[in-house]
Amino acid sequence: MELHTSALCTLGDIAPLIRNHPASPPSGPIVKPLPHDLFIVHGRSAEMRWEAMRGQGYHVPTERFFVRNHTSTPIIDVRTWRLRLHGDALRAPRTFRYEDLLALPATTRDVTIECAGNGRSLFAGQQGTPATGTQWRLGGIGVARWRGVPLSTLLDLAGITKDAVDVLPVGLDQEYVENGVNLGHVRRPLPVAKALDDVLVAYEMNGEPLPPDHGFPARLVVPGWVGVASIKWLGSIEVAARELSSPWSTGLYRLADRPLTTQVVKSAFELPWEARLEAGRQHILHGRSWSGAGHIVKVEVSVDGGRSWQRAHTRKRLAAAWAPWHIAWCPPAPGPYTLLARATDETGATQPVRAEYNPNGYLFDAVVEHPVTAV
Ligand SMILES: Nc1nc2c(c(=O)[nH]1)N[C@H]1C(S)=C(S)[C@@H](COP(=O)(O)O)O[C@H]1N2
Ligand SMILES: [Mo]
Repeated sequence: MELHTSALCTLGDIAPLIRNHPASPPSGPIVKPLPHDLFIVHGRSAEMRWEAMRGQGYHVPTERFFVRNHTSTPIIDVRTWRLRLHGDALRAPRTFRYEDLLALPATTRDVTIECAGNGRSLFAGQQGTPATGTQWRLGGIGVARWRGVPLSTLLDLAGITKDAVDVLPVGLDQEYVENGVNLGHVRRPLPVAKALDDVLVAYEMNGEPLPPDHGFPARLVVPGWVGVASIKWLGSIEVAARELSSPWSTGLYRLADRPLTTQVVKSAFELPWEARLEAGRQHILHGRSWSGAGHIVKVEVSVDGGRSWQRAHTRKRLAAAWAPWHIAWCPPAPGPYTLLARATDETGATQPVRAEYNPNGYLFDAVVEHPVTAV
């Protein structure tokens, strides 16, 4: 942390520090190295450190992308791997090999994947109402350039019928046992309208084949929706003429009355938590904002605990996934400050002062009180 703090003022110095990180010990459920300066590890999952995004480009480099695993990353042999489409709303079952996917017309898209529980620790830390589950800070999110076949192409090839209602993608990772109950393979139904709209069966991430941790050989990428919809290590997809369900739609990833669908509006500073900044000197504060419902149209920052707000600078062209922004700030005197960032998306949705509590701590959308100290 100290290293990052001192590197803050001299942009550019941070990159070599991060690239030359020491070799990490094997990390168990996740294959890729999880160096301490890039990740915060939470059991089988790992979140990205926001301060490490400073100076990075639009996409999160694959080796820095957060990982959320229910069990462990499986190593799948692509020669024997198959994706099987079946169900009563297809004319006939159909199986695709890896080469079949690669041979089909491909689409490339910048898409955000964010865990529905991202920011969950703030229910305790900021609102005093702890929620159960992985205590993510704000790093359970990433934007990558995904390339693959539109799910609609595969559904059309398999002859999806007019009476299709839901599709159920199933992962090939181990069955997930929670509190002694085997919930089976990770799977979650998608309504057919979404499945036919903008969902990808992705085999590439940032221009390379998917790495094991992110779903090799193929995963779903479901734009705007809670991360759990983007099933990794795809093995099969059921297409049914009735509503389908799974524990990931009936119990987990659900609010009282409905399964979670789109993600909410959030913002993060590319600063360490409790960053130390030199007083009496101008700093350019950088951050990013995003929403599952559409483009970000406005970002405001407050450096006085919300008494006054200033527009942050964003790019002129609206970004497809998250919106990078920056704003100048000169801390007038040494002491503690709270930095706030509040974004608004194209639907008019913005970030409230308080996120609505739910026991599993999903969709924390409140303006985050980011503590810094001017020294
Ligand atoms: N098969 C399978 N797919 C999965 C998961 C999983 O554990 N198994 N985790 C889901 C959750 S909860 C999230 S937030 C995203 C995370 O994607 P990432 O690990 O590539 O960042 O994958 C989703 N897809
Ligand atoms: Mo998630």
